[in-house]
Amino acid sequence: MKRILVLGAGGQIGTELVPHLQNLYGSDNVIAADLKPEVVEKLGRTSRAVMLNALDIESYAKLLKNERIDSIYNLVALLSATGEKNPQLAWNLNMGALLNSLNLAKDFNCAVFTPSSIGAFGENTPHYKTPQDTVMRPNTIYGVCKVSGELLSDYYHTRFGVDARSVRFPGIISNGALPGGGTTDYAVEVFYEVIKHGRYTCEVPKDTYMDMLYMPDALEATTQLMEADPAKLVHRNSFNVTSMSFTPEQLFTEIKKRIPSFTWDYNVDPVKAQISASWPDCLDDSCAREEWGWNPKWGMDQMIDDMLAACKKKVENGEY
Ligand code: AKB
Repeated sequence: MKRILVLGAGGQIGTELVPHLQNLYGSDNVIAADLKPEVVEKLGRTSRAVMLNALDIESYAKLLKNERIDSIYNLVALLSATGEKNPQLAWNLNMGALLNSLNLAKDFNCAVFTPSSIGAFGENTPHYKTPQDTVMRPNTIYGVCKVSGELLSDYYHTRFGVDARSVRFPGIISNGALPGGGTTDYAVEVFYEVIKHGRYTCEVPKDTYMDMLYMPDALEATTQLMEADPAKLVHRNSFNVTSMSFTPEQLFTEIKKRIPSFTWDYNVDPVKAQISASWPDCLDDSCAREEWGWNPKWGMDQMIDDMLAACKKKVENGEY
């Protein structure tokens, strides 16, 4: 039986991963942990929720022991754009949460999922059909943490037998909680702005391609990988996954086909411009397909239709 802890459960991924895990493994077997009391209070309405600072290893260990946790989903992270504002904090938080998770996973015999990112790649990486195994010299502190995290997770697997697995998430598009502090956030923000104001100002250059994934596929990738037969995994940390790649201009043009009054312009943020230019245009995710059957369902057109409908409902209900 799975006993699951989701760390950083109040963020963009956690908000939707918790119910996904509850559906698969039962509500009583999933504990949602977050640092902020108001987030824990909100999580507590629909799940078993606790306040936990992942850097406080004693409280973390106590929780694993008392709840007999065997699977950790570590979603604690400061994202790429925010990370550049405070690299020291990004390193301490991202690596501290991971190191504690891996050490405790070793002691309590837990499996660990920690997302990596397209941010693990850098400007020297081949940008078109970026291979699974290639040059990884990122230009951001977020990326440095992600590459270090991949190496550390593989090390804990080979050295201590920790069942650590992960995927390199591209931008995740969703209509649960908003993302915060990422370079790909524009691809979520635009939907709310279209509905609310009919216009959007984008901080990412118009012609920059980046990979994206719709949340249902991101959730599926996470649990599918964690359920995969270990004997079939040649790689572990971390797998390229993607389902679409587009530029801001392409996304906005597609939205305009559905909402003809939509207008947009650009006020490019130099940090986001530099980060997005250093990331892949599109990933090759064939290893994930071969090793554990990754097969995303959502393309760009269906995603746009679904996002517009969901965001419209949220705006009408006064949720945004
Ligand atoms: C970010 O933009 O920082 C994240 C990511 C791609 O990891 N969404």
